[in-house]
Amino acid sequence: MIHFHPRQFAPIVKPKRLSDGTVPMTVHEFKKMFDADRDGRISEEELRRAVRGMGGWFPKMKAKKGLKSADKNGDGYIDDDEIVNLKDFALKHFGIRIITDK
Ligand SMILES: [Ca+2]
Ligand SMILES: [Ca+2]
Repeated sequence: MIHFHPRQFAPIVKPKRLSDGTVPMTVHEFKKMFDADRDGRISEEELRRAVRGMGGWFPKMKAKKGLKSADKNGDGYIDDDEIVNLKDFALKHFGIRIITDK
């Protein structure tokens, strides 16, 4: 079970859980929550911090794997177009259901 740490995330996003325990989030909200330095893209470091913040195990390994699977153009960052590739990752590790239909 994944637990959000309200102190860490509350100012940005108030998670609303669905009946299956997942938290629906748009790509925009997802980015707002994970893009700590606000450069508009998610780095491996930011992903790692997110995994750790969620209380996940092996954050370094998971972040590396997640980034590799999502970073289609290989620049080492996950940008707007690539966040959708984190859909499975977000659901599995964060319990976040990324809503992609705009
Ligand atoms: Ca960033
Ligand atoms: Ca990229």
